[in-house]
Amino acid sequence: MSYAKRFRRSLLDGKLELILEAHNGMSARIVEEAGFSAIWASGLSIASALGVRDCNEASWSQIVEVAQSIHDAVSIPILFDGDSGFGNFNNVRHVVKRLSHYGIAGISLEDKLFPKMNSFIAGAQALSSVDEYCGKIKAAQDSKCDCNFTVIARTEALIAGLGVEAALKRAECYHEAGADGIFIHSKAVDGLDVLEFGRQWGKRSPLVVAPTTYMDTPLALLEQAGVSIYICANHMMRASIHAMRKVAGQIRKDNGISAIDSDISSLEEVFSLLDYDELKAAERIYGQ
Ligand code: SPV
Ligand code: MG
Repeated sequence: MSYAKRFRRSLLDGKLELILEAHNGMSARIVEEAGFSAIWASGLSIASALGVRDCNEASWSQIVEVAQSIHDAVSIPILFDGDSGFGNFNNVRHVVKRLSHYGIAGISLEDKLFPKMNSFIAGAQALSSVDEYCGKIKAAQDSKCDCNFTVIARTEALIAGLGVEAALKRAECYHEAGADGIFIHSKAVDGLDVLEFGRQWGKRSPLVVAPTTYMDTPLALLEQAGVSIYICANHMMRASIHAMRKVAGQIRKDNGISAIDSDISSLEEVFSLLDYDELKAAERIYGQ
């Protein structure tokens, strides 16, 4: 079964599924190893790993290239964070064509302007017009190479402070334009706006959330509200900053590496994660 089909099934099965962010091939392997059934190729995390900000400082082809490395490293579906589409409908067509051709399972497109700014940065978050955004959703659906490739419409109406009613109006238009699911994003700490949105949405199509700020909301409540995909959006990237800062500081302080050695992954772990044994086995079949 293709990755796109697997992801579509899990989106539509009515059960809540946690998916975790990865931002390169190595983090993707760790996500897969932990037993997750799919990966969120996070714009924020990929940009951070590239050393740039999450406001389209990296080009779309740079981000797609990283998503391709993630795809090559694992055997689980990838939902690609397509920001606001990297331009207009025509940029969306190029990105979707390339992603779906490569075997990425789906894209999330948000209704912000280009260049976008990360949703958690304070300040005005201007939204695109409904008509322009619906054109992007239609363009995405019309240019995919795999009929199971999923197009998720993400509304930032709550992030922009427009309220649940405005979010519902936008979501209805995006649903009619052909979105396979609605990503309702929020930065509330109690998640009540998302739960209210879900109650009124009434399971018209599956919901996707990234509860970064409302992580204490019980999964069962989100599932009852129609949430199918629960994105843990940035935790592998944040974990790596935390761990790398600690190691860099310790080595600098000690002026040496002996104290830190037992606190970090051994080289054996690195070789095992990247499956060096498989290469040995292949050499036995194909020669050196
Ligand atoms: C991302 O992971 O890049 C997202 C989710 O878009 S968030 O940063 O929470 O907006
Ligand atoms: Mg993003």
